Amino acid sequence: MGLQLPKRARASRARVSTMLMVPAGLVALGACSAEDQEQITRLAMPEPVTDRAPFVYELWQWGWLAAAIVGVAVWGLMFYAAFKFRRRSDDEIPVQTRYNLPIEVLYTIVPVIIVVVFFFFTVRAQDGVLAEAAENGETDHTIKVVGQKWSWSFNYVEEDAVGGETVYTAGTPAEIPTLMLPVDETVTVQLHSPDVIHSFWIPSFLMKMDVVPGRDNSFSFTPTEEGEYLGKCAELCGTYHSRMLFNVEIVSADEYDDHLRDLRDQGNVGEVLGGDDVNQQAGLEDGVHDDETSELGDQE
Ligand SMILES: [Cu+2]
Repeated sequence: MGLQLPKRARASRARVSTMLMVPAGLVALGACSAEDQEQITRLAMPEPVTDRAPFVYELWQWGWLAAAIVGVAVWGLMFYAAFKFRRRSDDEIPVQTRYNLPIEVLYTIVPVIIVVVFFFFTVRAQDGVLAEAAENGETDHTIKVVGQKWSWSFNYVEEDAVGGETVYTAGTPAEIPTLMLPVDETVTVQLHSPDVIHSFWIPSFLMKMDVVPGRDNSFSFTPTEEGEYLGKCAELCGTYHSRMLFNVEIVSADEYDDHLRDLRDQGNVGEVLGGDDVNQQAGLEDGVHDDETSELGDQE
């Protein structure tokens, strides 16, 4: 009674495709811009521009290192086992091993340890990102951000530069608004939604936070790098979600104050918390009454 053993597969085709993939990959890498290449050295992270971003950036770097070590160990053992215990002739069956208790204990405990270690460092990074900017919880500036279908408004709350008044910028899906931030001063953003869940995301902050109706999330930070950045909604919130873009400018304190005075001179005084559109949706005219909409400043 002969054993039916599968014939060895031919490796030549796989070898040829590997030989083609390596130069193709190198060509693709060579076509990247200088900015892309810089981003590759940061393992695909944008440049961090707040005092909080390094917590996430370091977690990201150490996470890659841990993944690389685990990857090398796993691949190493796989290739070692595949080579050492390979079938050496067509009529031989390699040693069949099962129920090896020490190995089963090992590959249960090691992943648990990995998850616990990742969890510990993730919580530590999260605590750093979400910590108050000052012990009393007060920051130099408070900005009420409104995410609304389908744009953003920014209320600069009770600013000294405009005599303690609140001024705002209101975007529309056609006109992308700009969020101004003063460099090296502490800022708290309070996130407000009158309709559905949005997500406030500035990639260069290396974090995002959901904007949830009925619950005002907030976080504090200090911008550290002057420059122009991009922001967007990171929560699929409806038909024109893709238009929920905004610009971010981190500027000197003087330029920031000038911007606030410009807004006041344009008449953008008061607080815009959005919500008007909610009541204009066809079929919802009588059904939706957000109490906050009645206290709004005029948007025009
Ligand atoms: Cu959105």
